Amino acid sequence: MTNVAQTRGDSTGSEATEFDALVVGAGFSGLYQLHALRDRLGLTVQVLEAADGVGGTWYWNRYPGARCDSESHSYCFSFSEELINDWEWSERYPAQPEVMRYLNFVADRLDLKRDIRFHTKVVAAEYDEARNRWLVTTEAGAHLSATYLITAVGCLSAANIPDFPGLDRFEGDWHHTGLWPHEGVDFAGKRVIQIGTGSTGIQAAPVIAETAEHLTVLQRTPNYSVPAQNAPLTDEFRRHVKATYPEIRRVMRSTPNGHAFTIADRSAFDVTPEEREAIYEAAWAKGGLQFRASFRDVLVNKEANDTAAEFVKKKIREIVKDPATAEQLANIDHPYAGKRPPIDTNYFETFNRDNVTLVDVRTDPIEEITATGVRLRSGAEHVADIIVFATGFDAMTGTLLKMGIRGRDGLTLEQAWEAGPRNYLGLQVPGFPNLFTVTGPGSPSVLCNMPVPIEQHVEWIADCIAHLRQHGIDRIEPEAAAADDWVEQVNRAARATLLSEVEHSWYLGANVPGKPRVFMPYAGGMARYRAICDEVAANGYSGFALR
Ligand code: NA7
Repeated sequence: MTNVAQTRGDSTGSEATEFDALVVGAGFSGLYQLHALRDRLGLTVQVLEAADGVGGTWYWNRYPGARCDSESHSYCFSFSEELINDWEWSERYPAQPEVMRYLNFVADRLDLKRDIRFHTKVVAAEYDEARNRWLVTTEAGAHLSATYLITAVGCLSAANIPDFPGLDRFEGDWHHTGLWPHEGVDFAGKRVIQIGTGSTGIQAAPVIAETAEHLTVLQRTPNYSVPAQNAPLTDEFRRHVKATYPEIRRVMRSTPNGHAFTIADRSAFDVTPEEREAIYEAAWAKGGLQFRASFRDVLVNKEANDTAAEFVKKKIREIVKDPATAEQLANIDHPYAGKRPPIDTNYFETFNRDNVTLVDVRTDPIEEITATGVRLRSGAEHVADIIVFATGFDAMTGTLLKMGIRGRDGLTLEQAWEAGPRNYLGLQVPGFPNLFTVTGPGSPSVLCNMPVPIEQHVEWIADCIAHLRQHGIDRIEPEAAAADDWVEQVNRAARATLLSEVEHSWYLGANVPGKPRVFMPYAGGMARYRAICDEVAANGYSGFALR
């Protein structure tokens, strides 16, 4: 049985087919892009959304335990005082249903839904040079056109379901976490296999284990995780956030990752080993991604990183009672935060439960799915009624490449990106005039608290389009040299950190067989990226050809 999204017809939204701008996706990016172009610039805009509601990533990722890793007071739009003042978060880290409520609140407050076509999946987008318009075709066969096409499809929206032989023969149910059934999945009395221990698997396993008869976690790469220390927000904290929001926003815009906390301005070796231990203990007790901010050199100096890595491994060994299981979990060979660092609620504790088993599929890989479970190369077989694929995404480029995008002279995006994504500032691709990508590859996106880069991209794109219209410029497209230089800057920024040393990360596309290995996000920091984009705009959009 599969739950891959069903084919749907277009909704009966607007009758019009010609717009100034078409936006693909109604998550954080698409919602704000619609508001910025329609309500600030006065353009005619239509958002095309495959789902039947707003939410983007949060619409699809309804798996058990789905929760934001950014703190709620920073995981929201900052452009509107009204939105800030009229919304109350309930927990330190919002769970998926609360993020969905927030995005619906935003969409309703800004009256956005009337310009969103739901159930509308884009299957082709072709640039017509003679008319200087993008012609978009939907799965139901509708044709729409616009001067500007903006993709707001998210970085983690194309589910990666490994091509294991035999999946079609499995007699139980299986689900990918990123395409989770809306009605939920009942694990009571079921034997469950979970494949994957990334951020998603680490959130899902403790919740699945609570009701499943048995949970078998298949782990290929052991992973670090730090407790989220999630808790309900106090009224006092909420009042504090509202009273000091301008300062919180200033911090978010000044830090490399867009979070509402700063990175400590000290090396791991500026302090004694005892002081360092005490700092990590305090960060562990405080919880969350702030652990990574304990020292400024954790992500750039291997020795400094080792101190953080060893601390987390020690914690794993302390928490997990069975020494062999603890060793399997703590046997991590990549730098701490070299892959996306998860945060959790009772992840390692889950392996102390009688109904949970950890299986190493790195030394004994998955060979096939059988009618009743998963068989490993050694012949060992694990039975399941339900298989949960927490196997991640064809990140950053997957969804863009599946949209059938063709630029000038019929050039497809697949051809343009054959050797890996090549664009300028993560915003525009040579050969694809008036096409903008929000949080595409080459943007800091996934390395950040996402609303921060999203707001910056959306505002930059809106300002750019305003500039074009004010100056009677029909089209904008990056120069090839500017794109090549940006790709080099993205590579250089990655090489300056430990992130590029991890061979098997989705930042590099390594999780998808055949995908070019190119470090995709810009690791130079959100604040620096913002300054570069501002300078480019102030210099009359240097690096872009304006015609
Ligand atoms: P991730 O971080 O890509 O994790 C996927 C997990 O699935 C990871 O443990 C993978 O092991 C595992 N995986 C993938 N393919 C296989 C196969 N073929 N066999 C065994 N195990 C496999 O995705 P998430 O959904 O957890 O997180 C994505 C982002 O969402 C996250 O970073 C947040 O930003 C939100 P591997 O490590 O590749 O060995």
